[in-house]
Amino acid sequence: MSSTELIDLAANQSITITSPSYPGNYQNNLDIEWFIQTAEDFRILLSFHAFNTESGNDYLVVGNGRDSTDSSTWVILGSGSSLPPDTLSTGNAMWLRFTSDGVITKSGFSLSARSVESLGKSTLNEVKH
Ligand SMILES: [Ca+2]
Repeated sequence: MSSTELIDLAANQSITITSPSYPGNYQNNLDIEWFIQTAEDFRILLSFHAFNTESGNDYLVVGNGRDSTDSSTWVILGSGSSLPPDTLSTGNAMWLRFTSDGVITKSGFSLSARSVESLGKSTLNEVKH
């Protein structure tokens, strides 16, 4: 099963993203993409609450921007049971892609995506004051 979800995150809004059927096991043969964007001057902060995929075969990949085929944008390559670190986007867009192979499933993942004011901008404001 493959699907694409477009998420418009309002400034300061927070949402939860999970693998399908979480906290039950996800399905085999998934290819799911989420494209998140938020207001200009805001960034997206991902915080992981749970992570458990079949190590070496089922992956969550996260990257900056809007092009999930550009491997230079990758910031997280998650597989297995280690919780990925909190990750802040470099701009106002971020993508996630979850793929599973044909055998063995796990409980998957749960994370929150929050729109936060750009750190660069608040630093500038602090300097001005
Ligand atoms: Ca698998």
